[in-house]
Amino acid sequence: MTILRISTQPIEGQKPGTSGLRKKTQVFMQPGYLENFVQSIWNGVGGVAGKVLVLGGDGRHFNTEAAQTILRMAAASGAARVIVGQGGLLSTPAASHLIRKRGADGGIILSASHNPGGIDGDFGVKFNTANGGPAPEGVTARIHEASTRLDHFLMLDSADLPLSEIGQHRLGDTVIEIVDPVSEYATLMESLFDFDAIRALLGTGFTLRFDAMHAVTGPYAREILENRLGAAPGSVRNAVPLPDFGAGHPDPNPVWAKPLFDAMFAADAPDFAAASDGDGDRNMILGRGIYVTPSDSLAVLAANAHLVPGYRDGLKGVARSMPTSRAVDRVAEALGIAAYATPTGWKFFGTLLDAGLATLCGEESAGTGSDHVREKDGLWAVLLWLNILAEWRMPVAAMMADHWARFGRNYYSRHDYEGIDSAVAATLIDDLRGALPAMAGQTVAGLAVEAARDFAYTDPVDGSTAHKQGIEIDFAGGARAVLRLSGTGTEGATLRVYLERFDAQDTGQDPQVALAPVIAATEELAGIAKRTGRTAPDVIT
Ligand code: VG1
Ligand code: CO
Repeated sequence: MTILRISTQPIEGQKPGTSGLRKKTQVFMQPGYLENFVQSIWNGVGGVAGKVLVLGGDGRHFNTEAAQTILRMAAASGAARVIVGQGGLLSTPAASHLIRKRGADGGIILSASHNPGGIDGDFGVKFNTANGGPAPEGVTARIHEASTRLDHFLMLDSADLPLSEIGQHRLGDTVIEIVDPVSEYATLMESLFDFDAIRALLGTGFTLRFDAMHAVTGPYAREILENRLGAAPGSVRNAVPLPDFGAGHPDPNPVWAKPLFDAMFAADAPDFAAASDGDGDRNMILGRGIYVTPSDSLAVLAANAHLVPGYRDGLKGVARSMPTSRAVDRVAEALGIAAYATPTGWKFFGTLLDAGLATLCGEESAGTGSDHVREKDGLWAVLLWLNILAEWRMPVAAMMADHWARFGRNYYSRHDYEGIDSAVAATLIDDLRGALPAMAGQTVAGLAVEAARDFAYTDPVDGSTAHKQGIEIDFAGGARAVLRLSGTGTEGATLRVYLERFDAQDTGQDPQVALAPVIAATEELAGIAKRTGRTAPDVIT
């Protein structure tokens, strides 16, 4: 087979954001666009000759075509082996696991995660390193740099491979190994959790519902929850991955998973429900009549993980992204373990997990995970919850009440303003940054500002630094607001406003009511309504 050397030119804007390169699907489908970025990955990581790679995606529109192109490019550049999920599918945590299990040098995940898919939606490409985790900033910077100097890419002149056929195939000198996307991952889950205990819980009439949102977790959830654990057939909803996610938005939050949310507040609600996102790394947890915020979920999991086989020896430490509520910090304090606060994005947890400083990590955006892989893991979080519930044998709402009675309650919410003018959003953040020096000591809307900063981070393991990671404002009494711009969107800017308030005792308030003073103070400081013309957020989680 011939290796084609195809001339090209750098394409502007191939700069990975919070999690890989995300663009409109039609942008990725432009001739040469994907090819340029993939060749930039190869060049940025020092080539793939003789290397072993993992490849899979969340099944969105263009997944299969992109997988075929990447295989031809891996073969053209001399990769020894590429391990591919059958049909080109792999959830993000399953890809992370495969990279680690098979000792691969890295992997490519085709996903724009929680962003909508389809021809008019978004597509994305993410590179993970040999530890199974998202490429750290140093690597993504080299990839971007390579994209600015590209003058050709290499492509094998070959026919498509039958991605549905499990087994070994060859593309030039490269072995293409097509594997079942679910089995290794399911085995890993069995090694971490007490499946007998969960089966026994389900045997007591405990009911659950899992909404896969027509995305990649469907086959994983069916196999694990229904086949291996014996949940009633049909417990997993929307289980078949569709290229456009059924025209939905595969983001497991109260807005985009509203049918599930509503079902949990109905008279005939199941005991427990969960949903995952496009690529299977996020989770939303609900009990009958209660939504567990991701920040609270992280705290509950940290407080109870020792009840579960995989974490019997306790946690080495916990880590949260800075905007995530401080609920988990209180648990860490009680456990006498370290709590780290990192910038937004899973890539910042990698060094802590690798160095054994943290066992559990989480983000307020519905991401939770542990050192079992190097990505956040939606189904893992669901199984950890189920295993803990199997020990507690009480309703989720009662469990939360117990947790808050012990640790106090961090009322928490995130307000998103989507698709706002990029220049307006940038000015809003810049102006806040400019106002930082004079902010401490002011009283705004009745709340005293204790401290305010532009969050910067120095990695405690490798010393790398990240700056301008969000404006963090501490108010008196443990309240806090964080403002930052999203790094995963593909249109305009998304302003994320994270709001938190601590009460030593749960007062049973609606979080939006409890947070009203923080919301008012943040509005006065940032002028969101005045600047954007928006009077309410598009999404509240
Ligand atoms: C968002 C979340 C962040 C998460 C990232 C990737 O980033 O806030 O916590 O790590 O998405 O998640 P941003 O920059 O838009 O705020 V996923 O499941 O979309 O890979
Ligand atoms: Co995701």
